[in-house]
Amino acid sequence: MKPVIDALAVHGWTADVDSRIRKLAPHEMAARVVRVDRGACDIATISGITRCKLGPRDSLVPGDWVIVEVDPSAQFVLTERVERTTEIQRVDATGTGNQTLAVNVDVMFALHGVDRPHRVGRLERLSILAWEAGVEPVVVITKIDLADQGESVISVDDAKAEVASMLADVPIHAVSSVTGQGLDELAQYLQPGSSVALAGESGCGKSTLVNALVGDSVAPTGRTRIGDNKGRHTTTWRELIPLGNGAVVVDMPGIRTIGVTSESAGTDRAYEDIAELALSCRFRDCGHSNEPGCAVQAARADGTLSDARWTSYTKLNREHAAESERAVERRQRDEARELLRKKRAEEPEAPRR
Ligand SMILES: Nc1nc2c(ncn2[C@@H]2O[C@H](COP(=O)(O)OP(=O)(O)OP(=O)(O)O)[C@@H](O)[C@H]2O)c(=O)[nH]1
Ligand SMILES: [Zn+2]
Repeated sequence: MKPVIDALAVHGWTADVDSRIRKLAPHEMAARVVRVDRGACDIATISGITRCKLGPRDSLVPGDWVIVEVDPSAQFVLTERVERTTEIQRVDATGTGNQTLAVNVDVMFALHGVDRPHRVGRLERLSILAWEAGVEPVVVITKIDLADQGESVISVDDAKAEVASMLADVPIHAVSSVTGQGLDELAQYLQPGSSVALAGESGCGKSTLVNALVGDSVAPTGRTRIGDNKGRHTTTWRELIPLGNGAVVVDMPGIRTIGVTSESAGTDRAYEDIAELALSCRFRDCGHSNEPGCAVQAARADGTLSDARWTSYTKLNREHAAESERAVERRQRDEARELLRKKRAEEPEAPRR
């Protein structure tokens, strides 16, 4: 018999979450955000899913833990957001700062279907965003039943090998949500209390995988999309879905570009081998271009370090540097604005006539 667990436990409540939430007043409740819309969100409380009002400045994403209270009109309102354990962020394409993609997750599944040209660069970048956030990336190659039928663009072994050549120590699993093959390998990440973010291009099979894991149709597949004003398409559905055993999966919004932030810890994690090599360069400040005694260039020459990885590494570092500069500019601009605002507030009002 399955143990009966309450609505909050179904949504990932653990002793650790409990310990991070302050003592609640009698009229307050702990809850988890499962879906966010403009001005309101859906939250899971101990007694089920309910609607909660949001102010214009409240920024929540599915996966957030919150404290809510009931106002005099019997509506739930947000009191505070519980500090996040993890926050996966990217730089959004417009360059206006970081966009939060998923919070309070332990693991990120980066999905890719064998029915599409393999783009390992995307999987690498997703893994870097995860590492940067302290989240464990796991590559999930989907739709492997198509490969058995000769309907894939790449064999499963080749897809695995390609990923492994770029991401040496990321676990790789190959699954079919149609036949169920390989799904049991994912169970280790989906234990009670764990929260897993799902990332991947539109059509990579996220919804179908969720349905297969739940064993029921909870996520709409081939979702309808509404074009935004730039003529692009955005998915309007974005949710946290309980698998029933206390594990949840959180859909990450579909993203076109995976811009890395100013923080480079994720890239350092992906390229520990280069950092290791650099220790053997003759000069401590070696730029690894044409300095004598450069161990990195030596590794490139003897093939230990592939061109693909070196190219990706240098590109990522250029992006981190450029984003650091932009972050400084943004900070200076914000400070200047704040100063101006203060000055205006202090100025005596213009004399009336
Ligand atoms: N043969 C096969 N087809 C699959 C599998 N998983 C998904 N598909 C198909 O791939 C298409 C896209 O799957 P979805 O699950 O809707 O993809 P998604 O990633 O949720 O896409 P968005 O809703 O755009 O985010 C659908 O036609 C699915 O039926 C699989 O394991 N095998
Ligand atoms: Zn060097």
